[in-house]
Amino acid sequence: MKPDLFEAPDYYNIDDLLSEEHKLVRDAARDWVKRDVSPIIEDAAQKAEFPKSIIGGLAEIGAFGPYIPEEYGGAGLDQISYGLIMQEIERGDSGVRSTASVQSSLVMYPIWKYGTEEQRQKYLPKLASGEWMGSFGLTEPDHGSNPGGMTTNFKDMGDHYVLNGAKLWISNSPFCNVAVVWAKNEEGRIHGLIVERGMEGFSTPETHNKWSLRASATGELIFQDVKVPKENLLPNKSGLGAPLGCLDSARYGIAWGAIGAAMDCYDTALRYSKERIQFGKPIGAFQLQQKKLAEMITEITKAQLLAFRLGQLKNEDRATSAQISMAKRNNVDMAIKIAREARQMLGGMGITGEYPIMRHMMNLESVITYEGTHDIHLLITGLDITGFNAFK
Ligand code: TGC
Ligand code: FAD
Repeated sequence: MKPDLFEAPDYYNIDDLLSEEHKLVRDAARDWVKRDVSPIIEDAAQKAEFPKSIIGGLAEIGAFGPYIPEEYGGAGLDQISYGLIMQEIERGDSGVRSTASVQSSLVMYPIWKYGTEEQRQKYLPKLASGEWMGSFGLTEPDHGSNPGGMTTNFKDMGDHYVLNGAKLWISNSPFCNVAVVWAKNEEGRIHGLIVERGMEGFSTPETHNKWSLRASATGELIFQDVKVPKENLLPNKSGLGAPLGCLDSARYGIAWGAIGAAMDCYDTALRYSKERIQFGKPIGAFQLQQKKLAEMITEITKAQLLAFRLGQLKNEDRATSAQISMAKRNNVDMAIKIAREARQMLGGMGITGEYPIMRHMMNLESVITYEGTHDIHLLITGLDITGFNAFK
Protein backbone atom coordinates (compact mmCIF):
# COMPACT_ATOMS: atom_id res chain seq x y z
CA MET A 1 0.00 0.00 0.00
CA LYS A 2 1.15 3.54 -0.73
CA PRO A 3 2.45 5.69 2.17
CA ASP A 4 -0.36 7.30 4.17
CA LEU A 5 -0.40 10.95 3.05
CA PHE A 6 -3.85 11.67 4.48
CA GLU A 7 -4.82 15.32 4.98
CA ALA A 8 -8.21 15.81 6.63
CA PRO A 9 -10.66 18.04 4.77
CA ASP A 10 -12.27 20.80 6.87
CA TYR A 11 -14.06 22.97 4.34
CA TYR A 12 -16.24 24.83 6.86
CA ASN A 13 -13.54 25.33 9.53
CA ILE A 14 -15.29 22.93 11.87
CA ASP A 15 -12.04 22.76 13.84
CA ASP A 16 -12.97 26.20 15.16
CA LEU A 17 -15.92 24.58 16.95
CA LEU A 18 -13.71 22.05 18.72
CA SER A 19 -12.13 22.54 22.15
CA GLU A 20 -8.41 22.09 22.72
CA GLU A 21 -9.17 18.73 24.32
CA HIS A 22 -11.18 17.60 21.28
CA LYS A 23 -8.27 18.47 19.00
CA LEU A 24 -5.70 16.76 21.23
CA VAL A 25 -7.76 13.58 21.38
CA ARG A 26 -8.46 13.67 17.64
CA ASP A 27 -4.83 14.30 16.72
CA ALA A 28 -3.56 11.50 18.96
CA ALA A 29 -5.95 9.08 17.27
CA ARG A 30 -5.03 10.42 13.82
CA ASP A 31 -1.29 10.02 14.47
CA TRP A 32 -1.77 6.52 15.84
CA VAL A 33 -3.78 5.43 12.78
CA LYS A 34 -1.09 6.79 10.46
CA ARG A 35 1.70 5.12 12.41
CA ASP A 36 0.23 1.80 13.52
CA VAL A 37 -2.85 1.04 11.40
CA SER A 38 -2.18 2.25 7.85
CA PRO A 39 1.02 0.22 7.37
CA ILE A 40 -0.60 -3.10 8.29
CA ILE A 41 -4.28 -2.82 7.51
CA GLU A 42 -4.29 -3.71 3.84
CA ASP A 43 -2.35 -6.90 4.50
CA ALA A 44 -4.67 -7.82 7.38
CA ALA A 45 -7.72 -7.26 5.17
CA GLN A 46 -6.23 -9.26 2.30
CA LYS A 47 -5.51 -12.15 4.69
CA ALA A 48 -8.87 -11.72 6.43
CA GLU A 49 -7.20 -11.47 9.82
CA PHE A 50 -8.00 -9.20 12.73
CA PRO A 51 -4.68 -7.51 13.61
CA LYS A 52 -4.49 -8.20 17.35
CA SER A 53 -1.31 -6.14 17.56
CA ILE A 54 -3.43 -2.96 17.52
CA ILE A 55 -5.43 -3.75 20.67
CA GLY A 56 -2.91 -2.00 22.95
CA GLY A 57 -2.89 1.10 20.74
CA LEU A 58 -6.68 1.29 20.68
CA ALA A 59 -6.67 1.24 24.49
CA GLU A 60 -3.98 3.93 24.62
CA ILE A 61 -5.86 6.41 22.44
CA GLY A 62 -8.95 5.94 24.61
CA ALA A 63 -10.97 4.01 22.03
CA PHE A 64 -12.15 1.46 24.62
CA GLY A 65 -14.70 3.34 26.68
CA PRO A 66 -14.01 6.95 25.61
CA TYR A 67 -16.94 8.28 27.66
CA ILE A 68 -16.84 5.68 30.46
CA PRO A 69 -15.75 7.36 33.74
CA GLU A 70 -12.05 7.18 34.58
CA GLU A 71 -12.79 5.37 37.86
CA TYR A 72 -13.66 2.32 35.74
CA GLY A 73 -10.65 2.70 33.45
CA GLY A 74 -12.49 4.66 30.73
CA ALA A 75 -11.18 7.90 29.23
CA GLY A 76 -13.92 10.10 30.78
CA LEU A 77 -14.28 12.14 27.59
CA ASP A 78 -17.34 13.89 26.15
CA GLN A 79 -19.41 12.66 23.22
CA ILE A 80 -17.66 14.81 20.63
CA SER A 81 -14.27 13.39 21.59
CA TYR A 82 -15.80 9.93 21.35
CA GLY A 83 -17.08 10.74 17.88
CA LEU A 84 -13.75 12.15 16.75
CA ILE A 85 -11.92 9.01 17.89
CA MET A 86 -14.36 6.86 15.89
CA GLN A 87 -13.90 9.14 12.85
CA GLU A 88 -10.14 8.76 12.95
CA ILE A 89 -10.19 5.00 13.49
CA GLU A 90 -12.62 4.44 10.62
CA ARG A 91 -10.46 6.66 8.46
CA GLY A 92 -8.03 3.76 8.86
CA ASP A 93 -10.56 0.94 8.54
CA SER A 94 -14.21 0.31 9.44
CA GLY A 95 -13.30 -3.09 10.86
CA VAL A 96 -10.96 -1.53 13.41
CA ARG A 97 -13.68 0.96 14.34
CA SER A 98 -16.09 -1.97 14.69
CA THR A 99 -13.83 -3.58 17.25
CA ALA A 100 -13.75 -0.35 19.23
CA SER A 101 -17.50 0.29 18.86
CA VAL A 102 -18.41 -3.15 20.13
CA GLN A 103 -15.99 -2.97 23.05
CA SER A 104 -17.12 0.52 24.11
CA SER A 105 -20.77 0.92 23.27
CA LEU A 106 -22.03 -2.63 23.17
CA VAL A 107 -20.05 -4.26 25.97
CA MET A 108 -18.72 -1.60 28.36
CA TYR A 109 -21.80 0.64 28.04
CA PRO A 110 -24.37 -2.00 29.14
CA ILE A 111 -22.14 -3.18 31.99
CA TRP A 112 -21.73 0.45 33.10
CA LYS A 113 -25.39 1.42 32.68
CA TYR A 114 -27.27 -1.78 33.48
CA GLY A 115 -24.75 -3.66 35.65
CA THR A 116 -24.04 -3.88 39.37
CA GLU A 117 -21.09 -2.13 41.00
CA GLU A 118 -19.37 -5.52 41.33
CA GLN A 119 -19.81 -6.15 37.60
CA ARG A 120 -18.42 -2.69 36.77
CA GLN A 121 -15.37 -3.27 38.96
CA LYS A 122 -14.79 -6.74 37.62
CA TYR A 123 -15.11 -6.12 33.89
CA LEU A 124 -14.70 -2.46 32.93
CA PRO A 125 -11.01 -1.87 33.78
CA LYS A 126 -9.97 -5.05 31.94
CA LEU A 127 -12.08 -4.09 28.91
CA ALA A 128 -10.74 -0.52 28.92
CA SER A 129 -7.14 -1.74 28.87
CA GLY A 130 -7.82 -4.32 26.16
CA GLU A 131 -6.75 -7.14 28.46
CA TRP A 132 -10.21 -8.57 27.84
CA MET A 133 -12.15 -8.22 24.63
CA GLY A 134 -15.92 -8.31 24.44
CA SER A 135 -18.69 -9.12 21.97
CA PHE A 136 -22.40 -8.32 21.84
CA GLY A 137 -24.95 -10.94 20.91
CA LEU A 138 -28.28 -9.61 19.73
CA THR A 139 -28.75 -10.82 16.14
CA GLU A 140 -29.85 -14.41 15.54
CA PRO A 141 -30.04 -16.48 12.36
CA ASP A 142 -33.81 -15.83 12.11
CA HIS A 143 -33.97 -12.43 13.82
CA GLY A 144 -31.86 -9.59 12.44
CA SER A 145 -33.86 -6.40 11.92
CA ASN A 146 -36.48 -7.80 14.28
CA PRO A 147 -34.45 -8.66 17.40
CA GLY A 148 -37.59 -8.68 19.56
CA GLY A 149 -38.43 -12.08 18.03
CA MET A 150 -35.27 -13.69 19.45
CA THR A 151 -35.48 -17.28 20.67
CA THR A 152 -32.26 -17.48 22.72
CA ASN A 153 -33.50 -18.14 26.25
CA PHE A 154 -32.49 -18.83 29.81
CA LYS A 155 -34.14 -20.74 32.62
CA ASP A 156 -33.84 -20.12 36.33
CA MET A 157 -32.41 -23.27 37.94
CA GLY A 158 -32.39 -21.85 41.48
CA ASP A 159 -28.70 -21.14 42.03
CA HIS A 160 -27.81 -20.43 38.34
CA TYR A 161 -29.33 -19.89 34.89
CA VAL A 162 -29.15 -22.25 31.92
CA LEU A 163 -28.73 -20.50 28.57
CA ASN A 164 -29.61 -21.97 25.17
CA GLY A 165 -29.64 -20.51 21.67
CA ALA A 166 -27.41 -19.03 18.98
CA LYS A 167 -26.31 -15.59 17.82
CA LEU A 168 -25.01 -14.88 14.32
CA TRP A 169 -22.92 -12.12 12.74
CA ILE A 170 -21.16 -11.23 15.97
CA SER A 171 -18.15 -8.89 15.72
CA ASN A 172 -15.17 -9.94 17.87
CA SER A 173 -16.85 -13.27 18.74
CA PRO A 174 -13.97 -15.56 17.69
CA PHE A 175 -11.56 -14.03 20.21
CA CYS A 176 -13.81 -12.43 22.83
CA ASN A 177 -13.21 -13.16 26.51
CA VAL A 178 -16.73 -12.06 27.46
CA ALA A 179 -19.99 -11.65 25.59
CA VAL A 180 -22.98 -9.52 26.54
CA VAL A 181 -25.81 -11.73 25.38
CA TRP A 182 -29.48 -10.82 25.07
CA ALA A 183 -31.90 -13.63 25.85
CA LYS A 184 -35.48 -14.19 27.02
CA ASN A 185 -36.42 -15.53 30.44
CA GLU A 186 -39.28 -17.93 30.98
CA GLU A 187 -41.77 -15.05 30.85
CA GLY A 188 -40.38 -13.92 27.49
CA ARG A 189 -38.71 -10.79 28.94
CA ILE A 190 -35.34 -9.83 27.37
CA HIS A 191 -32.35 -9.56 29.73
CA GLY A 192 -28.61 -9.10 29.27
CA LEU A 193 -26.25 -11.80 30.56
CA ILE A 194 -22.46 -11.72 30.73
CA VAL A 195 -21.11 -14.99 29.34
CA GLU A 196 -17.43 -15.76 29.76
CA ARG A 197 -15.21 -17.84 27.50
CA GLY A 198 -14.57 -21.17 29.13
CA MET A 199 -18.12 -21.67 30.36
CA GLU A 200 -19.09 -25.19 29.36
CA GLY A 201 -21.34 -25.34 26.29
CA PHE A 202 -20.29 -21.89 25.00
CA SER A 203 -18.56 -21.80 21.59
CA THR A 204 -17.70 -19.05 19.09
CA PRO A 205 -17.08 -20.37 15.56
CA GLU A 206 -15.74 -17.82 13.07
CA THR A 207 -17.64 -16.81 9.93
CA HIS A 208 -15.36 -17.05 6.89
CA ASN A 209 -15.44 -15.86 3.27
CA LYS A 210 -16.55 -12.27 3.92
CA TRP A 211 -15.84 -9.73 1.19
CA SER A 212 -16.40 -6.92 3.68
CA LEU A 213 -14.89 -5.97 7.04
CA ARG A 214 -12.17 -8.52 6.43
CA ALA A 215 -9.86 -7.07 9.09
CA SER A 216 -12.57 -7.59 11.71
CA ALA A 217 -13.35 -11.04 13.08
CA THR A 218 -17.02 -12.03 12.85
CA GLY A 219 -18.61 -15.21 14.13
CA GLU A 220 -21.32 -16.95 16.06
CA LEU A 221 -22.09 -17.34 19.74
CA ILE A 222 -23.55 -20.76 20.47
CA PHE A 223 -25.03 -21.70 23.84
CA GLN A 224 -25.80 -25.31 24.65
CA ASP A 225 -27.03 -25.62 28.23
CA VAL A 226 -24.53 -23.01 29.40
CA LYS A 227 -24.57 -22.60 33.19
CA VAL A 228 -24.45 -18.87 33.83
CA PRO A 229 -23.97 -17.66 37.43
CA LYS A 230 -26.83 -15.52 38.68
CA GLU A 231 -24.47 -12.63 39.39
CA ASN A 232 -23.83 -12.40 35.60
CA LEU A 233 -27.31 -11.02 34.83
CA LEU A 234 -27.41 -7.27 34.16
CA PRO A 235 -30.11 -6.28 36.65
CA ASN A 236 -30.80 -2.62 36.02
CA LYS A 237 -32.64 -2.69 32.67
CA SER A 238 -34.62 -5.30 30.77
CA GLY A 239 -36.81 -5.44 27.66
CA LEU A 240 -35.82 -4.70 24.07
CA GLY A 241 -35.09 -1.10 25.05
CA ALA A 242 -31.98 -2.32 26.91
CA PRO A 243 -30.02 -3.58 23.86
CA LEU A 244 -31.48 -0.79 21.72
CA GLY A 245 -30.09 1.75 24.20
CA CYS A 246 -26.61 0.33 23.58
CA LEU A 247 -27.22 0.58 19.83
CA ASP A 248 -27.97 4.30 20.20
CA SER A 249 -24.44 4.82 21.49
CA ALA A 250 -22.83 2.64 18.81
CA ARG A 251 -24.90 4.15 15.97
CA TYR A 252 -23.84 7.62 17.09
CA GLY A 253 -20.19 6.52 16.86
CA ILE A 254 -20.81 5.11 13.38
CA ALA A 255 -22.26 8.44 12.23
CA TRP A 256 -18.83 9.93 12.96
CA GLY A 257 -16.87 6.90 11.83
CA ALA A 258 -18.38 6.92 8.36
CA ILE A 259 -17.10 10.48 7.90
CA GLY A 260 -13.58 9.13 8.42
CA ALA A 261 -13.96 6.52 5.69
CA ALA A 262 -15.42 9.17 3.35
CA MET A 263 -12.62 11.63 4.11
CA ASP A 264 -10.00 9.01 3.27
CA CYS A 265 -11.67 8.20 -0.07
CA TYR A 266 -12.07 11.87 -0.95
CA ASP A 267 -8.51 12.78 0.04
CA THR A 268 -7.10 9.86 -1.96
CA ALA A 269 -9.15 10.72 -5.06
CA LEU A 270 -8.30 14.42 -4.82
CA ARG A 271 -4.57 13.69 -4.67
CA TYR A 272 -4.83 11.18 -7.51
CA SER A 273 -6.76 13.66 -9.65
CA LYS A 274 -3.89 16.11 -9.42
CA GLU A 275 -1.26 13.52 -10.31
CA ARG A 276 -2.88 11.34 -12.95
CA ILE A 277 -2.39 12.76 -16.47
CA GLN A 278 -4.71 11.82 -19.33
CA PHE A 279 -5.21 13.70 -22.62
CA GLY A 280 -2.24 15.86 -21.59
CA LYS A 281 -3.62 17.22 -18.33
CA PRO A 282 -4.43 16.09 -14.78
CA ILE A 283 -7.79 14.33 -14.64
CA GLY A 284 -8.75 16.83 -11.91
CA ALA A 285 -8.89 19.48 -14.63
CA PHE A 286 -11.83 17.74 -16.31
CA GLN A 287 -15.24 19.07 -15.31
CA LEU A 288 -16.72 15.61 -14.74
CA GLN A 289 -14.01 14.77 -12.18
CA GLN A 290 -14.40 18.18 -10.52
CA LYS A 291 -18.13 17.54 -10.20
CA LYS A 292 -17.42 14.30 -8.35
CA LEU A 293 -14.91 15.97 -6.00
CA ALA A 294 -17.07 19.03 -5.39
CA GLU A 295 -20.06 16.88 -4.52
CA MET A 296 -17.93 14.74 -2.23
CA ILE A 297 -16.62 17.65 -0.18
CA THR A 298 -20.12 19.14 0.01
CA GLU A 299 -21.57 15.88 1.37
CA ILE A 300 -18.67 15.38 3.80
CA THR A 301 -19.15 18.91 5.13
CA LYS A 302 -22.89 18.38 5.63
CA ALA A 303 -22.18 15.09 7.43
CA GLN A 304 -19.58 16.75 9.66
CA LEU A 305 -22.10 19.41 10.70
CA LEU A 306 -24.79 16.80 11.35
CA ALA A 307 -22.43 14.76 13.55
CA PHE A 308 -21.14 17.80 15.40
CA ARG A 309 -24.64 19.04 16.23
CA LEU A 310 -25.70 15.55 17.27
CA GLY A 311 -22.63 15.45 19.52
CA GLN A 312 -23.73 18.66 21.20
CA LEU A 313 -27.20 17.18 21.76
CA LYS A 314 -25.65 13.96 23.13
CA ASN A 315 -23.49 16.00 25.51
CA GLU A 316 -26.66 17.69 26.78
CA ASP A 317 -28.42 14.30 26.96
CA ARG A 318 -31.00 15.59 24.49
CA ALA A 319 -30.29 13.46 21.40
CA THR A 320 -33.25 11.26 20.48
CA SER A 321 -32.92 7.74 19.09
CA ALA A 322 -34.57 8.97 15.88
CA GLN A 323 -32.00 11.76 15.50
CA ILE A 324 -29.24 9.19 15.90
CA SER A 325 -30.87 6.96 13.28
CA MET A 326 -30.98 9.85 10.82
CA ALA A 327 -27.28 10.61 11.29
CA LYS A 328 -26.20 6.95 11.05
CA ARG A 329 -28.25 6.45 7.89
CA ASN A 330 -27.25 9.68 6.19
CA ASN A 331 -23.55 9.52 6.97
CA VAL A 332 -23.04 5.88 6.01
CA ASP A 333 -24.96 6.40 2.78
CA MET A 334 -22.86 9.48 2.08
CA ALA A 335 -19.65 7.51 2.69
CA ILE A 336 -20.58 4.53 0.54
CA LYS A 337 -21.53 6.79 -2.38
CA ILE A 338 -18.26 8.70 -2.06
CA ALA A 339 -16.31 5.43 -1.93
CA ARG A 340 -17.97 4.25 -5.15
CA GLU A 341 -17.32 7.55 -6.95
CA ALA A 342 -13.75 7.80 -5.65
CA ARG A 343 -13.00 4.27 -6.80
CA GLN A 344 -14.07 5.17 -10.31
CA MET A 345 -11.84 8.23 -10.26
CA LEU A 346 -8.82 6.00 -9.78
CA GLY A 347 -9.69 3.91 -12.83
CA GLY A 348 -8.05 0.48 -12.75
CA MET A 349 -5.84 1.51 -9.81
CA GLY A 350 -9.03 1.91 -7.81
CA ILE A 351 -9.57 -1.82 -7.56
CA THR A 352 -6.14 -2.57 -6.10
CA GLY A 353 -4.89 -2.67 -2.54
CA GLU A 354 -2.37 0.05 -3.42
CA TYR A 355 -5.07 2.49 -2.40
CA PRO A 356 -7.57 2.17 0.47
CA ILE A 357 -10.73 3.02 -1.46
CA MET A 358 -11.98 -0.42 -2.50
CA ARG A 359 -11.39 -1.70 1.03
CA HIS A 360 -13.46 1.19 2.45
CA MET A 361 -16.14 0.59 -0.17
CA MET A 362 -16.48 -3.09 0.70
CA ASN A 363 -16.36 -2.38 4.44
CA LEU A 364 -19.17 0.14 4.14
CA GLU A 365 -21.44 -2.57 2.74
CA SER A 366 -21.41 -4.03 6.26
CA VAL A 367 -21.68 -0.66 7.95
CA ILE A 368 -24.81 0.19 5.95
CA THR A 369 -26.31 -3.14 7.10
CA TYR A 370 -25.32 -3.55 10.74
CA GLU A 371 -26.59 -1.51 13.67
CA GLY A 372 -29.87 -1.24 11.77
CA THR A 373 -30.05 -1.36 7.99
CA HIS A 374 -30.42 1.70 5.77
CA ASP A 375 -34.11 0.90 5.32
CA ILE A 376 -34.78 0.25 9.01
CA HIS A 377 -33.38 3.68 9.89
CA LEU A 378 -35.57 5.30 7.26
CA LEU A 379 -38.61 3.62 8.82
CA ILE A 380 -37.53 4.89 12.26
CA THR A 381 -37.52 8.44 10.85
CA GLY A 382 -40.86 7.73 9.16
CA LEU A 383 -42.38 6.60 12.44
CA ASP A 384 -40.96 9.59 14.27
CA ILE A 385 -42.37 12.19 11.88
CA THR A 386 -45.73 10.58 11.05
CA GLY A 387 -46.55 8.65 14.20
CA PHE A 388 -47.41 5.61 12.03
CA ASN A 389 -45.43 2.45 12.89
CA ALA A 390 -44.49 0.63 9.66
CA PHE A 391 -42.97 -2.29 11.65
CA LYS A 392 -46.24 -3.48 13.20
P1 TGC B 1 -40.33 -1.30 19.54
O1 TGC B 1 -41.64 -1.89 19.97
O2 TGC B 1 -40.35 -0.10 18.68
O3 TGC B 1 -39.44 -0.98 20.81
C1 TGC B 1 -39.25 -1.89 21.88
C2 TGC B 1 -38.80 -1.10 23.10
O4 TGC B 1 -37.53 -0.49 22.84
C3 TGC B 1 -37.64 0.96 22.95
N1 TGC B 1 -36.75 1.51 21.92
C4 TGC B 1 -35.55 2.02 22.19
N2 TGC B 1 -34.91 2.21 23.35
C5 TGC B 1 -33.68 2.76 23.30
N3 TGC B 1 -33.09 3.09 22.14
C6 TGC B 1 -33.70 2.92 20.95
N4 TGC B 1 -33.07 3.23 19.80
C7 TGC B 1 -35.00 2.36 20.93
N5 TGC B 1 -35.88 2.03 19.95
C8 TGC B 1 -36.96 1.51 20.58
C9 TGC B 1 -39.09 1.26 22.73
O5 TGC B 1 -39.45 2.47 23.32
C10 TGC B 1 -39.74 0.06 23.42
O6 TGC B 1 -39.66 0.26 24.82
P2 TGC B 1 -40.84 -0.28 25.78
O7 TGC B 1 -40.43 0.18 27.14
O8 TGC B 1 -42.10 0.33 25.25
O9 TGC B 1 -40.83 -1.79 25.63
O10 TGC B 1 -39.51 -2.48 18.88
P3 TGC B 1 -39.74 -3.27 17.52
O11 TGC B 1 -39.72 -4.72 17.87
O12 TGC B 1 -40.92 -2.74 16.77
O13 TGC B 1 -38.40 -2.96 16.70
C11 TGC B 1 -38.07 -1.66 16.38
C12 TGC B 1 -36.79 -1.59 15.49
C13 TGC B 1 -37.01 -2.30 14.18
C14 TGC B 1 -36.56 -0.13 15.22
C15 TGC B 1 -35.58 -2.15 16.22
O14 TGC B 1 -35.79 -3.41 16.68
C16 TGC B 1 -34.29 -2.04 15.45
O15 TGC B 1 -33.60 -1.07 15.63
N6 TGC B 1 -33.90 -3.05 14.57
C17 TGC B 1 -32.57 -3.07 13.99
C18 TGC B 1 -31.75 -4.11 14.70
C19 TGC B 1 -30.34 -3.70 14.88
O16 TGC B 1 -29.96 -2.56 14.77
N7 TGC B 1 -29.50 -4.67 15.23
C20 TGC B 1 -28.14 -4.38 15.52
C21 TGC B 1 -27.43 -5.59 16.11
S1 TGC B 1 -25.88 -5.18 16.83
C22 TGC B 1 -24.89 -4.83 15.54
O17 TGC B 1 -25.24 -4.77 14.43
C23 TGC B 1 -23.49 -4.57 15.91
S2 TGC B 1 -22.44 -4.25 14.60
C24 TGC B 1 -21.16 -3.77 15.54
C25 TGC B 1 -20.01 -3.27 14.85
O18 TGC B 1 -19.23 -4.12 14.37
O19 TGC B 1 -19.84 -2.02 14.82
P1 FAD C 1 -32.71 -8.89 7.66
O1 FAD C 1 -33.29 -8.34 8.92
O2 FAD C 1 -33.11 -10.25 7.23
O3 FAD C 1 -33.01 -7.86 6.50
C1 FAD C 1 -32.94 -8.22 5.12
C2 FAD C 1 -33.46 -7.02 4.31
O4 FAD C 1 -34.85 -6.80 4.63
C3 FAD C 1 -32.74 -5.71 4.63
O5 FAD C 1 -32.57 -4.97 3.45
C4 FAD C 1 -33.70 -4.99 5.57
O6 FAD C 1 -33.57 -3.57 5.48
C5 FAD C 1 -35.05 -5.45 4.99
N1 FAD C 1 -36.11 -5.38 5.99
C6 FAD C 1 -36.21 -6.06 7.16
N2 FAD C 1 -37.31 -5.69 7.83
C7 FAD C 1 -37.94 -4.75 7.07
C8 FAD C 1 -39.11 -3.97 7.22
N3 FAD C 1 -39.88 -4.05 8.32
N4 FAD C 1 -39.43 -3.11 6.23
C9 FAD C 1 -38.65 -2.98 5.14
N5 FAD C 1 -37.53 -3.69 4.93
C10 FAD C 1 -37.16 -4.56 5.90
N6 FAD C 1 -25.22 -8.20 15.25
C11 FAD C 1 -24.99 -8.29 16.60
O7 FAD C 1 -25.89 -8.56 17.38
N7 FAD C 1 -23.72 -8.08 17.09
C12 FAD C 1 -22.67 -7.79 16.29
O8 FAD C 1 -21.55 -7.59 16.76
C13 FAD C 1 -22.90 -7.70 14.88
N8 FAD C 1 -21.85 -7.48 14.03
C14 FAD C 1 -22.06 -7.56 12.68
C15 FAD C 1 -20.96 -7.53 11.81
C16 FAD C 1 -21.14 -7.66 10.43
C17 FAD C 1 -19.97 -7.69 9.53
C18 FAD C 1 -22.46 -7.78 9.92
C19 FAD C 1 -22.70 -7.91 8.43
C20 FAD C 1 -23.54 -7.82 10.76
C21 FAD C 1 -23.35 -7.73 12.15
N9 FAD C 1 -24.44 -7.85 13.03
C22 FAD C 1 -24.21 -7.92 14.40
C23 FAD C 1 -25.77 -8.14 12.53
C24 FAD C 1 -26.50 -6.95 11.93
O9 FAD C 1 -26.96 -6.09 12.93
C25 FAD C 1 -27.65 -7.50 11.08
O10 FAD C 1 -27.06 -8.08 9.93
C26 FAD C 1 -28.64 -6.42 10.70
O11 FAD C 1 -29.35 -5.96 11.84
C27 FAD C 1 -29.64 -6.91 9.65
O12 FAD C 1 -30.17 -8.15 9.99
P2 FAD C 1 -30.17 -9.34 8.89
O13 FAD C 1 -28.81 -9.47 8.34
O14 FAD C 1 -30.78 -10.52 9.53
O15 FAD C 1 -31.10 -8.80 7.73
